[in-house]
Formats: sequence, C-alpha cells, structure tokens
Amino acid sequence: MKKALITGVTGQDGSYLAEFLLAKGYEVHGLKRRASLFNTERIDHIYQDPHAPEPNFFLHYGDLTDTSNLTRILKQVQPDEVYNLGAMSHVAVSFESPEYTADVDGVGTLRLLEAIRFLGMEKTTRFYQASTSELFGLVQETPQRETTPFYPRSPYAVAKLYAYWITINYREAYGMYACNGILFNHESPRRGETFVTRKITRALANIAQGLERQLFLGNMDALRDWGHARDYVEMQWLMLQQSHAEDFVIATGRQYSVRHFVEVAARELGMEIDWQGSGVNERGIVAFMRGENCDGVRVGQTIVAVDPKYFRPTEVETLLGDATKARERLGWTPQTGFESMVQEMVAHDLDAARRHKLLKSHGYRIAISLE
Ligand code: NDP
Ligand code: GDR
Repeated sequence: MKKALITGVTGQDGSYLAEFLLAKGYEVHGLKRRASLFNTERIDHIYQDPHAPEPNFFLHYGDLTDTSNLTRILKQVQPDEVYNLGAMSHVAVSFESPEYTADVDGVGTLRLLEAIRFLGMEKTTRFYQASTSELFGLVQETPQRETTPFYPRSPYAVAKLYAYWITINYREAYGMYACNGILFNHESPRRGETFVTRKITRALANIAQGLERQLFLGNMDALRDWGHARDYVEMQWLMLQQSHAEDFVIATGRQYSVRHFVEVAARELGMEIDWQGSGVNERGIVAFMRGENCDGVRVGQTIVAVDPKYFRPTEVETLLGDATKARERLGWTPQTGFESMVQEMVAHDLDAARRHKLLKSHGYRIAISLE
C-alpha cells in the first residue's frame, strides 16, 4: 500500500486529493493546523476514527512554519509521495500579510524539501509542489505554457515563485523526484468562500432567496481560465507517476470574465442581469426573473455593485493556459466544462441558502458574510 502525505488536506484541493488517493488504495496522511474552531468540514465525510480496525486516513497537527514538526511527521509516516498543497492561498490577503505568506508559501516549501533530504528520503519520496498560474502575472505571452516567462504580481505569487524554483533546484541538486504543477484557477462547491467564483455563487443564491440584498465585487473585467478542482487533483497524482519528474501547466484553454461568471450564475438561478454604468459605478440590475429559485428578488433590484476595496494594488488582468504538454504526456483532459461547474456550485449554494432560510423562518439567527 502506497503512503501519501498531503499538506493543506483541509483545503479545497486537499479534500478532493485525499478522496482520490483513498479510492486508489493509498494510506493517506494529512497535515492539519490547530484552530480554535473545527477546520475539517471538507474532509469530515472521509474522517476515520483512528481506533477503527485498519484505518487508512490519518490527520497530524502541523504547520508549514514549523521545521521540527514537519521533520517528525515525515520521519514517522515515511511517505512515498508528498503533495505540498498547504499555503496562504489568497492573493488579495497576501498584500495584507506579505511576510507570513512568504514564510508559509515560500520557505515552507523549502522546509519540507530539506526535511526530506535531511532524513535521507530524497531518493524514495516523490514531491509535488502546488505552483500556480499567478506566476505568469503580467503575462508575457498568450496562452501561457511551461516556457512562458514569469512576472509575479503579488506577495503570494512572489512567494510561489521561490517555491517553484527551490523545487527545481532540489530536483537538479539532489536527484529528487520533485515537480511543479502550474495550475490555473480551479473551483468547486468546496472553494473557499472569499475567492471570486464561490463568493458569487454563494451571494447570488442568498440574494435570490431574499437572505441578502447585494453582492459587492472588485475588478469584473479580470479574465480567468477556470477548471474544476476534482479534475485537477487527478493530474497532481499523474505527475508523480511518470518515469521522471517534470513540470506541467494544467488549464482548460478557455477564459471568461468575472462579469460573465456572474451572468451565468444568475441565469442558473433564474435571473437575467442588465449591466448599467461602468467602473466603480457599474451595477448589475435584475432585468428579468423566472421560477421559484429567485422569489426573494424583484425586477429592477440592484444585486451587484463594485466596491473599490476589492481592487488589488497590482492586478493579474488575464490568464489563459495551454495544457498541450499535459494532454500529450499525461493523457490528461478535464472532464467538467465551465457551465456544468457553475451549475454544480450554484446548486450547492442554493441548497445551503434554502436551509438557512428555513432556519431563519424558525427564529434562528444566521450570520452570512459576503466578503
Ligand atoms: P485552500 O486555501 O482551500 O487550502 C489551503 C490549505 O493550506 C488549507 O488546508 C489550509 O489550512 C492550509 N494552510 C494554510 N496555511 C498553512 C500553514 N501555515 N501550515 C500548514 N497548512 C496551511 O487552497 P486550495 O485547496 O484552493 O489550493 C491548494 C494549493 O494549490 C495552494 O497551495 C494554492 O496556493 C495552490 N493553487 C490553487 C489554485 C486554485 O485555483 N485553487 C491554483 C493554483 C495553485 P486551513 O484549512 O487550516 O486554513
Ligand atoms: P485569484 O482568485 O486571485 O486568481 O487566485 P480570486 O478568485 O481571488 O480572484 C480572481 C479574479 O477576480 C477578481 N475579483 C475578485 N476576487 C475576489 N477574491 N473577490 C472579489 O470581490 C473580486 N472581484 C473581482 C480578482 O481581482 C481576480 O482578478 C486564485 C487562488 O486560488 C490562488 O491561490 C491560485 O494560485 C490562483 O487562483 C491560480
């Protein structure tokens, strides 16, 4: 039985990857952070009581800022594969906490690699680094592929640039099987609530059900290449199953604006949006509605508005990936298209909004943050 260690197992990708590896018969170990509230919601459905007979999913308290703890867990688990998905992953927040982001996302990767080497596991443990399309930043070529020059535009992207190169350096210096997956944005119903796609599907579902009035967004012209997280974790695994380590771009090859995402999600809920104004005065107004999914709004209601507080000091305006190498060498193609992904996210958040509405109607107070 192969053993895998996943940092960031409580995150979106970590939860899908853990499911995927368990289904492949792996023994899966995950690093989770201590928090004052439970932070395992995304993996509760696969949690196993360690006292159960023959458990194959284990959680270890740890943090990418703590070398001794990473070394101890690696020594104890002796994983065949390490997936480094843990990160302070929010681009906008990285401008608020740049030093912490560098420590976790940049130096954290070094800590893991160095612990593997220090323990003498560099020839037996394969390493996956969660690299990102944010490395391309101010894009130098379209579409972006493995050879496109990088131009990071945030403390997050700069920290990930360090992680990208230190992964390659350990591969070249010590012969480690270590590789970078340069993944473009990928989403799902498990996406963190403050990333733009989930923020939109969650807020529009709440608005449609009459639980909230308006969604405030930043740059609606930003263009992204959005795939489904479930498809992308399979590629993370595939990258570690090759005869030698290489880096791969993973993307759908299609891009849409944030505004278009709003339109598709609204339509899914039965609302057509009429855009009025531009820049910070831009408004999305309900032009037409149908069906019971949106009986909490009325025609003429402004449901989307721009709040400049969501603009970033330096923005990544456009990203579009070319995953030809992954298609040809890994035989990988994404299964879920853009529209089905939005549908799945909206259905999930509409269901949650209905449950909240029911609770509210029975006198329960519910807190909904639309940040
Ligand atoms: P999430 O934000 O959903 O998950 C991040 C995970 O990292 C969480 O489990 C989080 O723990 C954990 N984490 C945060 N800080 C630390 C720390 N100091 N020590 C240990 N663990 C920590 O991200 P995603 O699942 O979306 O992304 C996974 C990885 O892929 C990240 O590295 C991200 O930067 C990268 N990436 C993501 C893309 C995407 O579109 N989703 C695209 C390209 C790259 P907790 O739950 O306690 O907060
Ligand atoms: P991104 O994702 O920065 O691409 O990083 P995010 O969803 O945060 O932003 C995408 C684009 O939407 C614009 N935007 C807003 N973004 C947020 N979060 N909130 C808003 O209100 C809003 N309004 C407009 C942003 O300006 C941006 O242009 C994600 C993360 O998962 C990273 O960890 C990962 O590396 C990259 O994707 C690839």
